[in-house]
Amino acid sequence: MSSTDTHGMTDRRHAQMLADVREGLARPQRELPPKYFYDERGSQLFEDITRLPEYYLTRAETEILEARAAAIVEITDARTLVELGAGSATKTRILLRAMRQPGQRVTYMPVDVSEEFLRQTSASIERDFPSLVVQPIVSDIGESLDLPPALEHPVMFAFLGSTIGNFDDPSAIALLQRIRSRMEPRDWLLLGTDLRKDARTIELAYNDCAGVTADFNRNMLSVVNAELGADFDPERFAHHAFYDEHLHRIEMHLVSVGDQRVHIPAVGDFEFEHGESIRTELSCKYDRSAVDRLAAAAGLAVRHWFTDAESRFALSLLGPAT
Ligand code: SAH
Ligand code: AVI
Repeated sequence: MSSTDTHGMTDRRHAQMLADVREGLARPQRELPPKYFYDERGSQLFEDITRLPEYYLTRAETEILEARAAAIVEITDARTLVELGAGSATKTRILLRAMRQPGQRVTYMPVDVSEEFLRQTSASIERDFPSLVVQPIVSDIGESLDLPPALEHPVMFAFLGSTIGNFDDPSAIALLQRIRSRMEPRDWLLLGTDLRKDARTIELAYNDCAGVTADFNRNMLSVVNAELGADFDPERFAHHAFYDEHLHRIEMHLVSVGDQRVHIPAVGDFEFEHGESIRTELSCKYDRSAVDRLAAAAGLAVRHWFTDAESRFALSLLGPAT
């Protein structure tokens, strides 16, 4: 389906998951990386989250894109749009519509770990934008970008949804550096970041009444069961998400309900005491200076900063700093 060898990716993913699970569950605060939320069901659950009344992030970012897409396209003049963690690419359609110009070839490269969902997204974009060249890439962007060696410039990299916030600062900087290393002077990065605000609004976004975020959180255990043959009982882990106002981040956990033992073939047995948790996600929240600092650490600089009317979310355009 792409220039990437997806069989190789599957082997790599399996080996990586074994290593991540072995290492993450041995830590004093047990931890599993958020990329393991996203099998096909996890990607669909995230889509459901974006439509929840409590989850303001997607609506705020859509508002900015609708207001600014024409300006973004004019500033960047991109021939290639490389989107990291593309998901359903619903918001990306706003950009793609604005990029459409008669007689001009534009390439769209959605990059994602969620292979089957990426396939569906690509097919749907191809259907609706027949003149677009669509080149999906299955890749773990926390490890490498796996882009083709030659890209048609100017390139706009897009990293939307505040997915950068799911990486701690050192990993976020390393990822931005990987993007920077593929940038020429006239290329751009369009970065979506959720902004700091009152704790209640943020906490509600991760504790919806319908329980969709809880299902999304527990889905990680089903993914580990399916891929490693583990015997987690997802129903015996409770969803817990809270905002740390000092560290400006949501932490999402799965908390053991009762004492239990979990067997993970090729990894081992793990005892969970009642109340003991696995941290499954960080979701960092930013302000302008936090984004400036991350950018500077990666050799990038914020050139344009756009927010929604309520300043809940920011979209920034970054260029190479030098
Ligand atoms: N960009 C979309 C989707 C955000 S959900 C939006 O703004 O709504 C996060 C997306 O990033 C999912 O599609 C998930 O599969 C992908 N993702 C998460 N971790 C990833 C990783 N390490 N490498 C590649 N894609 C990743
Ligand atoms: C993809 N990512 C930016 C989402 C977030 O808000 O951190 C994932 C998510 N986790 C719980 N709800 C949504």
